[in-house]
Amino acid sequence: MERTFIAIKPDGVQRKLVAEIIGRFEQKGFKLVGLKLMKVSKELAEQHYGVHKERPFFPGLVEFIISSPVVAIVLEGDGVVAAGRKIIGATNPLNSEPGTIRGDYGASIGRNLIHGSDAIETAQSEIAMWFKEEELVTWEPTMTKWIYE
Ligand code: IDP
Ligand code: MG
Repeated sequence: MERTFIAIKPDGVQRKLVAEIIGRFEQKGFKLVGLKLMKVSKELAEQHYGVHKERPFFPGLVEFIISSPVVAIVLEGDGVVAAGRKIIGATNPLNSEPGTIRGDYGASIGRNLIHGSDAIETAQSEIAMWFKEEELVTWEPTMTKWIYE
């Protein structure tokens, strides 16, 4: 089953949006398989955003991610990577559609509340970066038959 990695960034945690954000994925029907509140190390932040290391915003982004706790999440479900990105919305909240998390709660690109893996392969490497195998929980929600045909 497909999995994605989601992180509620420091602004989302500070703004008390954790329950709201997790709720959107739960209500959609995706299954939580990993969930933890953590202070992110500089090494992890730099690794996670490694593709952006030459960009001018990289140092500020890393400092921001390590500045305050983050909620790390793994979700499972058919098509969860692409659908998760749709629920999150466009990178710049000023361009994100209303109804998306960034569209509803964000007002600037540097404080866009949430991260979501952009492809299945990225998701696999990000999950391995952020979670130990034993932190991921295998379980069967009783609601599954009401969500999948
Ligand atoms: P994504 O989070 O929608 O996948 P990416 O382009 O991968 O967007 O950028 C990663 C993160 O870097 C963004 O979510 C945002 O926090 C930050 N970022 C991207 N572009 C800018 C920028 O131009 N200024 C400040 N921060 C940026
Ligand atoms: Mg990205």
